[in-house]
Amino acid sequence: MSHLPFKTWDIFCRVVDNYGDIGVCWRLARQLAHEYPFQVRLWVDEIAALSQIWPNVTAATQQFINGVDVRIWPESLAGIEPADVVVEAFACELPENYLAAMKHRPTPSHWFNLEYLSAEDWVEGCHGLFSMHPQLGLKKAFFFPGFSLKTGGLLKEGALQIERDSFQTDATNKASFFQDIGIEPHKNELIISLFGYENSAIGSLLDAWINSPIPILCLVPNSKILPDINRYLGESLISGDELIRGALRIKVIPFLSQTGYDRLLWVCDLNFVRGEDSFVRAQWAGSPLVWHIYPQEDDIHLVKLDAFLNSYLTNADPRLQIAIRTLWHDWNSGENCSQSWNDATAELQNWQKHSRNWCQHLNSLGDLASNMVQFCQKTL
Ligand code: TRH
Repeated sequence: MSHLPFKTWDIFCRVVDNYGDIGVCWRLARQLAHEYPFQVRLWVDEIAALSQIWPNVTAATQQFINGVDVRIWPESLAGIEPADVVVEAFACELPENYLAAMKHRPTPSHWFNLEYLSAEDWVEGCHGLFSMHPQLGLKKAFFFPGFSLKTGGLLKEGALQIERDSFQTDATNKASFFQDIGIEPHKNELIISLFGYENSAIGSLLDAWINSPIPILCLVPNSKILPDINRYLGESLISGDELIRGALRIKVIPFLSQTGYDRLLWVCDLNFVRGEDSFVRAQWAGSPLVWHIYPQEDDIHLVKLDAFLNSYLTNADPRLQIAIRTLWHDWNSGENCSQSWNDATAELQNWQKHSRNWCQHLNSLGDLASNMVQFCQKTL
């Protein structure tokens, strides 16, 4: 790969909110720096977001982390020589002087807009299309992650599956992970991780768990859903606290690094996830998941939710389809989830098998970073 005629990459990230924007960009940057002979710079406007998901990140304007040159995105990029490939994440808009510098290099930079993830049909038609900068005549490629071969695929490190499998099959690894997060699972507990936005459905879910016929261990990373949990239970749980109510044992754990969070997803029987990156990682875990999609105006996120469900459930048996669809809808519309939780978990074995099959299907799509590199090779 040392023959590739593009070696330097600039990835630009504006943190809109939460951790998904930086989560995706950081993952892409790390993979490109680690698996290719590339020099990668990541420009981020809010370094605090990165320090939440990765250890040892400081407030320095420039730092080298895991082979990536991480920079705080300054007000002006004047004097910065643009890279061979420039990735503008989620239409974060690059300054005109930097675009002009991209154009006026001996070979103009290859310019991507990395889009948000969606399973909607139109994505296939738009993936890989170009738009032309009206003044500079510089081409920008629209790169869409997705769930089919006609999209850019999903971020997945080359060693991800091997690491997951060896972690999942090694009892010592698992035990030391649980020890690190301060919990010892009991025999027969159904282990669930719960990461989500504020959600009025939480009370009904907690009720279902409290009254569950099987013991439940719920691991809650310290995040936006915690105040709702506390309100419903009349508690003020903070990171490290554990509470038992009926069949439910709930433990609040610290926010982990991205690597630690992957492991959390791998050790759980079922994962509640949200946004974009945790949603994708839960699919790579190969276990059942419930997605809290990022809410958008006029409920357009519900269209995206159904588009994903249609794709995800294509080969699932009809009972499982209904059970998952109903639970995801209830969770996303803040409706009572008790019944749909019970119905979905009655199908758990089936759901586990389905999750592994889905993961295999995703594996056949390649991965987003490699697809991006190949796209550059084809179009340069
Ligand atoms: O944080 P999110 O809700 O992020 C977003 C943003 O809101 C964004 O603006 C929006 O456009 C996008 O969703 C769709 O959810 P997400 O995408 O799952 O990102 C969370 C990141 O945090 C992900 O990289 C995983 C990481 N994480 C950890 O590293 N440790 C943890 O303990 C947890 C719970 C998450």
